[in-house]
Amino acid sequence: MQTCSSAAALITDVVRGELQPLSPAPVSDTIQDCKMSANLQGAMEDLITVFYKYSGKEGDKYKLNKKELKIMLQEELSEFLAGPNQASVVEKIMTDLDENKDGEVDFQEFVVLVAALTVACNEFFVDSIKNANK
Ligand SMILES: [Ca+2]
Repeated sequence: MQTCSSAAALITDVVRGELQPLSPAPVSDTIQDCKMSANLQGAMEDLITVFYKYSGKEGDKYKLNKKELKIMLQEELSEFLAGPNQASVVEKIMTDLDENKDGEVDFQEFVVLVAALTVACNEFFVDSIKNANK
């Protein structure tokens, strides 16, 4: 599980704009240690389920306000928020995601966050493969 934590730490750095080099583990170990959905459709359903679980807590049931976003980040992406600047990270994510500036995050904006994190995670894995093959 250590390698998954490393990936999460890397993503945190990406979000904060202060990327720092990590010593990557062999990618085969990294992938095996991470829990993955059985298939892509399952992953898509998980995304939808997770979004509405938090968006329905208050106000507009189809959008995440800042409070709901913060709860979602804390419960689903806790390693992201590990660190002293929790509030500013939530603030930055909210500002970055809220493309239409209505103070809430809709499903489309949420997917952008997940996609960005997945891309960052993929870069971590690709770098691990490249370093392992040196
Ligand atoms: Ca809501």
